[in-house]
Amino acid sequence: MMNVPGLPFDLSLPRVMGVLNVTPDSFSDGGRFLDRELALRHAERLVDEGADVLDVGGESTRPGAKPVSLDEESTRVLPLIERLRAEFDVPISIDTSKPELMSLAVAAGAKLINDVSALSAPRAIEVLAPLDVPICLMHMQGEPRTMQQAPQYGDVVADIIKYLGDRVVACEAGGICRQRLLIDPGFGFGKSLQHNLAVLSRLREFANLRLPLLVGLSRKSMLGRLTNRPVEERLAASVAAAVVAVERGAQIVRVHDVAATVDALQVWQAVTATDLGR
Ligand code: 9MG
Repeated sequence: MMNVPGLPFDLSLPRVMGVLNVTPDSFSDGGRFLDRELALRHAERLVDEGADVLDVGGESTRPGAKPVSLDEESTRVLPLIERLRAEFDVPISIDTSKPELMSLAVAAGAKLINDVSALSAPRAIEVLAPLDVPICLMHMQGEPRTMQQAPQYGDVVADIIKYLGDRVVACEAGGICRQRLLIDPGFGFGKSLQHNLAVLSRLREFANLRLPLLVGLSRKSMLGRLTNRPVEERLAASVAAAVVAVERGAQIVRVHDVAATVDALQVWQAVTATDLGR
């Protein structure tokens, strides 16, 4: 069983990370939560539905998204993190690739860093080393603006595992101990449908890195491609994908639809416990 120091839950049960985007162009909520009060009410709903952690993001990472400035991103997320910390007991994760904002978010109360660029920004490791928080290192090929244009791999799973292993080594060399790290293959980040399916079907291979595995499949375009449904009709596909991922070793699933995911994982958990008892 793997636990992450600083997170108040053990990972022997699957955990649910609720998505709280505060961006005007977020791919799946259309920017409805840019208003802080709306975001707080949505957070309340995610917590009531059983979220174990809330992932707050102020810069869209959807394919084609343009970068936002540090000022703009900070204005969107920092006051919200302070309010969330005051109002709720669940840990707050900050979804950002900017080292300055990581540091400010931790000061405001964030307990986890979720970086889709795996601390590859200049000085990211240096800034994070002295901060006492866990970090999720996600794989992405390219950058959000162009990443879906022509993703190329040799063996997609082996390439991602190699990349994540190298990032873990870089973190350790920079003073971040591996107990603070989680990994994520980054579904949809510079990957074709076939790449994403290969990663999901071979997800068990990521256990070789011996680190907690977080995945995000919720409402993603790969599910739209498979079901031929628009983003607002991908609930069933998202829940199915979360269960498949947990069955294949994911410990944390990053989702928009917390209640439905929690229900599905309770069924999965009951069956798994019964299996183990036989
Ligand atoms: C911010 N964000 C969007 N998708 C994501 C995913 O799949 N994993 C992680 N860690 N973050 C994500």
